[in-house]
Amino acid sequence: MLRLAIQKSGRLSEDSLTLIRECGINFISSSYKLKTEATNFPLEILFLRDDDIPGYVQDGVADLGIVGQNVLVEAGFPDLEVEALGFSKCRLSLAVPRADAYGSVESLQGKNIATSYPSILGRYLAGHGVQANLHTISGSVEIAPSIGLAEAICDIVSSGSTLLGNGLREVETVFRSEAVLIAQPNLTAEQTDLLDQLRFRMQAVRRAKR
Ligand code: PRT
Ligand code: ZN
Repeated sequence: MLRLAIQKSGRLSEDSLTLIRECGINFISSSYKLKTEATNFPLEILFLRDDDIPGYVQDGVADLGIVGQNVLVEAGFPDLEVEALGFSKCRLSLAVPRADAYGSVESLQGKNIATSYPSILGRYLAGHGVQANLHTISGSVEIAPSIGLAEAICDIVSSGSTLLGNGLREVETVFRSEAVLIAQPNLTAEQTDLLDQLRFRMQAVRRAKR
């Protein structure tokens, strides 16, 4: 038996459920249940907040998970990744108010930057020799400059319309992300065999879409 954790409700949920179904795995899901069992594959599905998925898989509470690389790497468990899934593509970018002058990442030296990704951003800035004051906030990061909390932000971007709508300009790509399948490090031989079957099916689903 394998336990797979997926996002309960959010941007990853629908594509995660679709992928499992396209792998030929049948299950009944209802929005009230936090757990369901597949009827034709030894798989149990748990519905969780995406932020909790890397830790649960690292601890073996779940054997597998589907999560964005941004959340996985920020949580500090990049090695759990076993398969890139090709959906929920986005980027983690630095942005500044449209009217502000911006030369290079070095111009952020000593500035206040609001983000939900202090670990990934901190590493990126350190790599460029930049020291900044990171303010960790968990949501609505884009309003930070307009309320005087920060001179710059670092947040997830896909179309760019949220930045535009908040008078911000994307200036650096810090990290590129997509949804990935992750696995706990201590699977039994039997579970590893099931994981291989699952990955084989996922790869076939992706090939068929190309
Ligand atoms: O409740 P829970 O904690 O499970 O969900 P969540 O609110 O933390 O996450 P959710 O559902 O918003 O996103 C889940 C994952 O989807 C993220 O971790 C990313 O890997 C991926 N993803 C892909 C995105 C986006 N695209 C995205 N556009 N996550 C967030 N956004 C947000 C972004 O934060 C910004 O506010 O959308 C806005 C920007 O979008 P654009 O199109 O205007 O640029
Ligand atoms: Zn989340």
